[in-house]
Amino acid sequence: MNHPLVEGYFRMEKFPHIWCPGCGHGIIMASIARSIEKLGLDKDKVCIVSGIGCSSRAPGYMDFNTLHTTHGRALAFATGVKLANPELEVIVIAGDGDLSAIGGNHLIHAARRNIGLTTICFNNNIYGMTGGQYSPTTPTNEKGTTAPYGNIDKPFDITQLAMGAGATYAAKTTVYHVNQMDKLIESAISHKGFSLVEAISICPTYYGRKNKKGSVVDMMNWLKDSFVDHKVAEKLPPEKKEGKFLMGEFINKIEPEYTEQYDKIIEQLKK
Ligand SMILES: Cc1ncc(C[n+]2csc(CCOP(=O)(O)OP(=O)(O)O)c2C)c(N)n1
Ligand code: SF4
Repeated sequence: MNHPLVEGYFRMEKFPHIWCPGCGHGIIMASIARSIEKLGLDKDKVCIVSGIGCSSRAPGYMDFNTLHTTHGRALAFATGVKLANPELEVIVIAGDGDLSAIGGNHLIHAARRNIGLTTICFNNNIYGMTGGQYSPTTPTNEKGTTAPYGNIDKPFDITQLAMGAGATYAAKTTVYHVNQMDKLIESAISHKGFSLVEAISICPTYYGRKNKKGSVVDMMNWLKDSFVDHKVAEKLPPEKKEGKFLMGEFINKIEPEYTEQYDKIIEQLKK
Protein backbone atom coordinates (compact mmCIF):
# COMPACT_ATOMS: atom_id res chain seq x y z
CA MET A 1 0.00 0.00 0.00
CA ASN A 2 2.64 2.56 -0.92
CA HIS A 3 0.37 5.00 -2.74
CA PRO A 4 1.02 8.62 -1.58
CA LEU A 5 -2.69 9.11 -0.82
CA VAL A 6 -2.74 6.02 1.38
CA GLU A 7 0.46 6.82 3.25
CA GLY A 8 -0.33 10.51 3.56
CA TYR A 9 -3.86 10.24 4.89
CA PHE A 10 -4.24 6.88 6.59
CA ARG A 11 -2.87 5.33 9.79
CA MET A 12 -1.10 2.34 8.31
CA GLU A 13 -0.71 0.66 11.71
CA LYS A 14 -4.52 0.41 12.05
CA PHE A 15 -4.91 -1.87 9.03
CA PRO A 16 -6.32 -4.36 8.15
CA HIS A 17 -9.69 -2.69 8.52
CA ILE A 18 -12.71 -4.44 10.05
CA TRP A 19 -15.04 -4.16 7.04
CA CYS A 20 -16.40 -7.27 5.30
CA PRO A 21 -15.27 -8.04 1.74
CA GLY A 22 -17.44 -5.99 -0.64
CA CYS A 23 -18.58 -3.46 1.99
CA GLY A 24 -19.13 -0.06 0.39
CA HIS A 25 -17.83 1.99 3.31
CA GLY A 26 -14.15 1.97 2.25
CA ILE A 27 -15.10 3.57 -1.08
CA ILE A 28 -16.59 6.56 0.74
CA MET A 29 -13.64 6.82 3.13
CA ALA A 30 -11.23 6.93 0.16
CA SER A 31 -13.39 9.55 -1.55
CA ILE A 32 -13.20 11.77 1.55
CA ALA A 33 -9.38 11.46 1.55
CA ARG A 34 -9.17 12.27 -2.19
CA SER A 35 -11.41 15.30 -1.72
CA ILE A 36 -9.30 16.60 1.16
CA GLU A 37 -6.17 16.16 -0.95
CA LYS A 38 -7.74 17.88 -3.97
CA LEU A 39 -8.70 20.84 -1.79
CA GLY A 40 -5.14 20.97 -0.42
CA LEU A 41 -6.32 21.15 3.20
CA ASP A 42 -3.78 21.16 6.02
CA LYS A 43 -4.18 17.82 7.81
CA ASP A 44 -3.79 19.51 11.18
CA LYS A 45 -6.75 21.79 10.40
CA VAL A 46 -9.11 18.91 9.66
CA CYS A 47 -11.09 17.14 12.37
CA ILE A 48 -13.12 14.03 11.54
CA VAL A 49 -15.80 13.00 14.02
CA SER A 50 -17.92 9.85 14.09
CA GLY A 51 -20.40 8.03 16.32
CA ILE A 52 -20.59 4.23 16.51
CA GLY A 53 -21.17 1.77 13.67
CA CYS A 54 -19.24 0.07 10.86
CA SER A 55 -19.15 3.44 9.06
CA SER A 56 -18.03 5.21 12.22
CA ARG A 57 -14.84 3.13 12.28
CA ALA A 58 -13.53 5.16 9.30
CA PRO A 59 -11.96 8.01 11.32
CA GLY A 60 -9.87 5.45 13.21
CA TYR A 61 -8.07 4.67 9.95
CA MET A 62 -7.73 8.31 8.84
CA ASP A 63 -4.67 10.32 9.83
CA PHE A 64 -6.24 13.62 10.91
CA ASN A 65 -7.51 14.96 14.22
CA THR A 66 -10.19 12.35 14.85
CA LEU A 67 -12.91 11.65 17.40
CA HIS A 68 -14.77 8.32 17.69
CA THR A 69 -17.64 9.26 20.00
CA THR A 70 -20.94 7.64 21.04
CA HIS A 71 -23.77 6.29 18.91
CA GLY A 72 -25.83 9.13 17.43
CA ARG A 73 -23.84 11.92 19.05
CA ALA A 74 -21.21 12.72 16.42
CA LEU A 75 -22.93 15.99 15.44
CA ALA A 76 -23.18 17.08 19.07
CA PHE A 77 -19.42 16.54 19.61
CA ALA A 78 -18.66 18.14 16.24
CA THR A 79 -20.76 21.19 17.14
CA GLY A 80 -18.61 21.63 20.26
CA VAL A 81 -15.38 21.25 18.28
CA LYS A 82 -16.49 23.79 15.66
CA LEU A 83 -17.66 26.34 18.24
CA ALA A 84 -14.39 26.00 20.19
CA ASN A 85 -12.27 26.32 17.03
CA PRO A 86 -14.16 27.59 13.98
CA GLU A 87 -10.91 27.51 11.95
CA LEU A 88 -11.10 23.72 11.83
CA GLU A 89 -12.66 21.94 8.87
CA VAL A 90 -14.95 19.57 10.78
CA ILE A 91 -16.21 16.49 8.92
CA VAL A 92 -18.78 14.14 10.45
CA ILE A 93 -19.04 10.51 9.36
CA ALA A 94 -22.29 8.76 10.34
CA GLY A 95 -24.27 5.68 9.38
CA ASP A 96 -27.96 5.97 8.50
CA GLY A 97 -28.89 4.53 11.91
CA ASP A 98 -26.52 6.83 13.72
CA LEU A 99 -27.64 9.95 11.85
CA SER A 100 -31.36 9.45 11.36
CA ALA A 101 -32.49 7.25 14.29
CA ILE A 102 -30.71 7.89 17.60
CA GLY A 103 -29.00 11.01 16.19
CA GLY A 104 -31.97 12.34 14.22
CA ASN A 105 -32.53 15.33 16.49
CA HIS A 106 -28.89 16.39 16.21
CA LEU A 107 -29.18 16.24 12.42
CA ILE A 108 -32.22 18.49 12.18
CA HIS A 109 -30.83 21.05 14.62
CA ALA A 110 -27.35 21.18 13.06
CA ALA A 111 -29.04 21.74 9.69
CA ARG A 112 -31.41 24.37 11.13
CA ARG A 113 -28.52 26.31 12.66
CA ASN A 114 -26.48 26.18 9.46
CA ILE A 115 -23.36 25.39 11.46
CA GLY A 116 -20.27 24.88 9.29
CA LEU A 117 -19.99 21.10 9.55
CA THR A 118 -19.74 18.68 6.63
CA THR A 119 -21.72 15.52 7.28
CA ILE A 120 -21.14 12.43 5.16
CA CYS A 121 -23.83 9.81 5.73
CA PHE A 122 -22.74 6.27 4.86
CA ASN A 123 -26.25 5.01 4.10
CA ASN A 124 -26.39 1.22 3.69
CA ASN A 125 -30.10 1.09 4.65
CA ILE A 126 -29.45 -1.08 7.71
CA TYR A 127 -27.66 -1.30 11.09
CA GLY A 128 -24.52 -3.11 9.93
CA MET A 129 -22.42 -3.27 13.07
CA THR A 130 -25.08 -4.77 15.35
CA GLY A 131 -26.25 -7.48 12.97
CA GLY A 132 -28.73 -6.14 10.42
CA GLN A 133 -31.59 -4.50 12.33
CA TYR A 134 -33.76 -2.30 10.11
CA SER A 135 -33.05 1.44 10.18
CA PRO A 136 -35.08 4.57 9.30
CA THR A 137 -33.82 4.25 5.70
CA THR A 138 -34.69 0.58 5.18
CA PRO A 139 -37.21 0.57 2.31
CA THR A 140 -40.76 -0.56 3.09
CA ASN A 141 -41.18 -4.35 2.75
CA GLU A 142 -37.42 -5.02 2.90
CA LYS A 143 -36.13 -7.32 5.64
CA GLY A 144 -33.84 -6.92 8.64
CA THR A 145 -33.19 -9.08 11.72
CA THR A 146 -35.85 -6.99 13.51
CA ALA A 147 -38.21 -7.11 10.52
CA PRO A 148 -38.09 -10.78 9.46
CA TYR A 149 -41.42 -10.52 7.62
CA GLY A 150 -40.66 -7.15 6.00
CA ASN A 151 -40.43 -3.60 7.29
CA ILE A 152 -43.78 -1.80 7.47
CA ASP A 153 -42.26 1.66 8.13
CA LYS A 154 -41.97 4.35 5.48
CA PRO A 155 -38.27 5.25 5.03
CA PHE A 156 -36.63 8.65 5.46
CA ASP A 157 -34.94 10.33 2.53
CA ILE A 158 -31.99 11.76 4.50
CA THR A 159 -31.12 14.37 1.87
CA GLN A 160 -34.70 15.70 1.84
CA LEU A 161 -34.85 15.55 5.63
CA ALA A 162 -31.73 17.73 5.93
CA MET A 163 -33.06 20.15 3.33
CA GLY A 164 -36.40 20.38 5.11
CA ALA A 165 -34.56 21.19 8.33
CA GLY A 166 -32.62 24.03 6.66
CA ALA A 167 -29.36 22.52 5.30
CA THR A 168 -27.79 24.96 2.85
CA TYR A 169 -25.93 22.22 0.97
CA ALA A 170 -27.36 18.74 0.36
CA ALA A 171 -26.42 16.10 -2.18
CA LYS A 172 -26.84 12.38 -2.77
CA THR A 173 -24.64 9.89 -4.58
CA THR A 174 -23.72 6.21 -4.45
CA VAL A 175 -20.61 4.07 -4.03
CA TYR A 176 -20.92 3.14 -7.71
CA HIS A 177 -20.73 6.81 -8.82
CA VAL A 178 -17.30 7.53 -7.34
CA ASN A 179 -16.29 10.43 -9.60
CA GLN A 180 -19.49 12.24 -8.73
CA MET A 181 -18.95 11.41 -5.07
CA ASP A 182 -15.48 13.03 -5.09
CA LYS A 183 -16.90 16.22 -6.61
CA LEU A 184 -19.86 16.41 -4.23
CA ILE A 185 -17.71 15.82 -1.13
CA GLU A 186 -15.29 18.50 -2.33
CA SER A 187 -18.16 20.97 -2.78
CA ALA A 188 -19.64 20.03 0.58
CA ILE A 189 -16.33 20.60 2.39
CA SER A 190 -15.85 23.93 0.58
CA HIS A 191 -19.36 25.05 1.53
CA LYS A 192 -19.55 27.52 4.40
CA GLY A 193 -22.68 26.43 6.30
CA PHE A 194 -24.09 22.99 7.12
CA SER A 195 -23.54 20.52 4.31
CA LEU A 196 -24.65 16.94 3.89
CA VAL A 197 -23.66 14.31 1.37
CA GLU A 198 -25.75 11.16 1.55
CA ALA A 199 -23.58 8.42 0.10
CA ILE A 200 -25.59 5.28 -0.63
CA SER A 201 -23.38 2.39 0.46
CA ILE A 202 -23.76 -1.38 0.32
CA CYS A 203 -23.82 -3.93 3.14
CA PRO A 204 -23.62 -7.29 1.36
CA THR A 205 -23.34 -9.16 4.68
CA TYR A 206 -26.69 -8.15 6.18
CA TYR A 207 -28.84 -6.02 3.87
CA GLY A 208 -27.71 -7.90 0.77
CA ARG A 209 -28.11 -11.40 2.19
CA LYS A 210 -31.40 -10.76 4.02
CA ASN A 211 -32.96 -9.22 0.94
CA LYS A 212 -31.48 -11.61 -1.64
CA LYS A 213 -29.69 -8.84 -3.51
CA GLY A 214 -27.17 -11.24 -5.07
CA SER A 215 -23.43 -10.69 -5.24
CA VAL A 216 -21.52 -7.49 -4.50
CA VAL A 217 -21.29 -6.95 -8.27
CA ASP A 218 -25.09 -7.32 -8.52
CA MET A 219 -25.53 -4.73 -5.75
CA MET A 220 -23.16 -2.31 -7.51
CA ASN A 221 -24.93 -2.84 -10.84
CA TRP A 222 -28.24 -2.12 -9.14
CA LEU A 223 -26.87 1.24 -7.97
CA LYS A 224 -25.59 1.96 -11.47
CA ASP A 225 -28.98 1.21 -13.04
CA SER A 226 -31.25 2.70 -10.38
CA PHE A 227 -29.81 6.15 -9.71
CA VAL A 228 -29.90 9.06 -12.11
CA ASP A 229 -28.76 12.66 -11.62
CA HIS A 230 -31.85 14.82 -11.10
CA LYS A 231 -30.66 17.30 -13.73
CA VAL A 232 -30.34 14.49 -16.28
CA ALA A 233 -33.72 13.09 -15.19
CA GLU A 234 -35.42 16.41 -15.98
CA LYS A 235 -34.72 15.83 -19.66
CA LEU A 236 -35.74 12.17 -19.74
CA PRO A 237 -39.16 10.94 -20.97
CA PRO A 238 -41.39 9.61 -18.13
CA GLU A 239 -40.88 5.94 -19.08
CA LYS A 240 -37.08 6.26 -18.64
CA LYS A 241 -37.51 7.80 -15.16
CA GLU A 242 -39.82 5.13 -13.84
CA GLY A 243 -38.43 3.36 -10.78
CA LYS A 244 -35.30 5.53 -10.71
CA PHE A 245 -33.91 7.29 -7.64
CA LEU A 246 -32.61 10.83 -7.99
CA MET A 247 -29.09 11.85 -6.99
CA GLY A 248 -26.78 14.85 -7.43
CA GLU A 249 -26.62 18.27 -5.79
CA PHE A 250 -30.08 19.33 -4.59
CA ILE A 251 -29.31 22.57 -2.78
CA ASN A 252 -26.29 24.89 -2.59
CA LYS A 253 -27.07 28.31 -1.16
CA ILE A 254 -25.35 30.84 1.07
CA GLU A 255 -26.86 31.86 4.40
CA PRO A 256 -25.23 33.22 7.61
CA GLU A 257 -23.08 30.54 9.25
CA TYR A 258 -23.66 29.78 12.93
CA THR A 259 -20.17 30.17 14.42
CA GLU A 260 -19.70 33.48 12.58
CA GLN A 261 -22.98 34.77 14.03
CA TYR A 262 -21.95 33.54 17.46
CA ASP A 263 -18.56 35.28 17.22
CA LYS A 264 -20.28 38.51 16.19
CA ILE A 265 -22.24 38.50 19.45
CA ILE A 266 -19.03 37.95 21.44
CA GLU A 267 -17.39 40.89 19.63
CA GLN A 268 -20.43 43.12 20.31
CA LEU A 269 -20.34 42.29 24.01
CA LYS A 270 -16.65 43.19 24.20
CA LYS A 271 -17.35 46.78 23.08
C1 LIG B 1 -26.56 4.38 22.87
C2 LIG B 1 -26.28 3.18 22.01
N1 LIG B 1 -27.32 2.49 21.51
C3 LIG B 1 -27.10 1.44 20.71
C4 LIG B 1 -25.81 1.05 20.42
C5 LIG B 1 -25.59 -0.17 19.56
N2 LIG B 1 -25.21 0.18 18.21
C6 LIG B 1 -23.90 0.25 17.84
S1 LIG B 1 -23.70 0.57 16.20
C7 LIG B 1 -25.39 0.59 15.98
C8 LIG B 1 -26.02 0.78 14.63
C9 LIG B 1 -25.08 1.04 13.53
O1 LIG B 1 -25.79 1.26 12.35
P1 LIG B 1 -25.49 2.49 11.43
O2 LIG B 1 -25.38 3.74 12.21
O3 LIG B 1 -26.48 2.52 10.32
O4 LIG B 1 -24.02 2.19 10.86
P2 LIG B 1 -23.45 0.93 10.05
O5 LIG B 1 -22.93 -0.03 11.09
O6 LIG B 1 -24.54 0.35 9.23
O7 LIG B 1 -22.36 1.53 9.23
C10 LIG B 1 -26.08 0.36 17.17
C11 LIG B 1 -27.55 0.30 17.30
C12 LIG B 1 -24.75 1.81 20.96
N3 LIG B 1 -23.47 1.53 20.67
N4 LIG B 1 -25.01 2.86 21.74
S1 SF4 C 1 -21.66 -5.66 8.37
FE1 SF4 C 1 -22.21 -4.57 6.48
S2 SF4 C 1 -21.71 -2.39 6.89
FE2 SF4 C 1 -20.62 -3.66 8.41
S3 SF4 C 1 -18.59 -4.05 7.53
FE3 SF4 C 1 -19.89 -5.79 6.96
S4 SF4 C 1 -20.71 -5.24 4.95
FE4 SF4 C 1 -19.93 -3.35 5.87
